[in-house]
Amino acid sequence: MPARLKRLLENPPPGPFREGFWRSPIRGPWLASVLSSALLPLIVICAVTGFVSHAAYDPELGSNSVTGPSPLPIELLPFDWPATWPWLYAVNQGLHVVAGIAAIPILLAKLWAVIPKLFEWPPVRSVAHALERLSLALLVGGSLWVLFSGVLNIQLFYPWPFPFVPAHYYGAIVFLGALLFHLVIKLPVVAAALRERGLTPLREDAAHTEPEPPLAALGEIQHTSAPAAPGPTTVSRRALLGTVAAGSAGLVVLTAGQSIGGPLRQVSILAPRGREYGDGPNDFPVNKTAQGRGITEEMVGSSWRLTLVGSARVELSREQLLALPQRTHTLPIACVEGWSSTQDWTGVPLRDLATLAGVPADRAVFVQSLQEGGSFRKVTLNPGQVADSRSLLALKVNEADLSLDHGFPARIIVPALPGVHCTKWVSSLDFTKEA
Ligand SMILES: Nc1nc2c(c(=O)[nH]1)N[C@H]1C(S)=C(S)[C@@H](COP(=O)(O)O)O[C@H]1N2
Ligand SMILES: [Mo]
Repeated sequence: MPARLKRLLENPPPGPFREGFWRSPIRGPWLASVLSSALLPLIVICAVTGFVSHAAYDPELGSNSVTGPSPLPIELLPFDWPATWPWLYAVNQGLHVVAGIAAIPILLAKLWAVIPKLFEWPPVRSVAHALERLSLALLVGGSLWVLFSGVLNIQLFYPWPFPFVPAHYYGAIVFLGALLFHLVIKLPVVAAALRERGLTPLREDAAHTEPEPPLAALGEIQHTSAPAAPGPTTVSRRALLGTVAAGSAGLVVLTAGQSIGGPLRQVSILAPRGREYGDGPNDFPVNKTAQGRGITEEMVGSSWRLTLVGSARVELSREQLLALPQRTHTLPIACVEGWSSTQDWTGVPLRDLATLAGVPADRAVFVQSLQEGGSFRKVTLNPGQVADSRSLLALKVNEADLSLDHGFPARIIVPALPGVHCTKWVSSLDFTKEA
């Protein structure tokens, strides 16, 4: 090895690469292990609900897939998304978003606890070390990406030119792969830290907070984030953990109302669509407005027709639809962003429209909107969804005509259907497209 390179590797550059730079005495395997143990269940909730949400889109049907062919070797939920429990998607997305938000302070604390490792010197010691660091880059980058892209998306401020769903989805898959690898490597450290120290550090105030000694179980091999030259204690481990827990709980209180409802709705100030919108029949959250989607009064005026395609082709005006037997059901719109809103919808059951088009009621249907461009202008519903008697082409909400923003003249409402598939401003239902 050339002498200059050798000197460089032996002498870290000044600043964070020097051993004495990171001095907090509370850094070490115990703190990192406790934060990881708090993070893991939240990540599991986000991962499971994320894949369930992916399945709820029924990506194998028609043009429903927004992520392209599955990168996973197996179909995660190899059956159609059921319409059985109307609240299912609302609960799934509520959990996904609330768990993700609760994880943010814990993840930041965890990154703080292990940040000295980012500045390890020399940067690469061996092939194995290089692979471990690469996996850490994917782990840290992946976790930050899924959380921040998710938050920006639900805050309606998604500034990138590429679509959110595939970017969030593939980011999550990279992150979970790196996490699996990391868990296998780190499980012995977490087990040793929790076994050797238990919850003792939670009983220590700042005056009794000492730097962590090395873990006995790991002997010589440990590379810890504990400082080589600890500075004086300024905060106890339990105060740090308490602050993180309070931050997490506070964020949950300020956002969860959009999913849970009740009095919490009034304080969900971090949820752009979570709060009450007054109490008129159409005063509930609007996702995309008619104006934003290029829908004008003329398009939905007296010339509007619904086209049914089956063994026959049928055109119906809104008056003709209103003259058919009407059904009312109380069903939520549950957006992928975590908010949901339950209303009384009135309209014609989709299975009656199938019958009118001359096809059996357990057929898939391809729904199109008047909306010309952009996403969410079409959906394929599975046969079980069409057959469910509560699945409606809704014409009214809370006994009033749908407002233009809520999809006048007609929109889709189906139990447990992801909000993005509750197509507004419907123009045609095609029961002949093989899904
Ligand atoms: N044609 C059309 N339908 C649409 C959308 C859209 O952008 N265009 N947005 C969807 C999304 S993402 C949701 S969550 C629901 C919200 O319905 P709302 O605006 O009536 O609350 O409408 C869905 N239907
Ligand atoms: Mo949505």
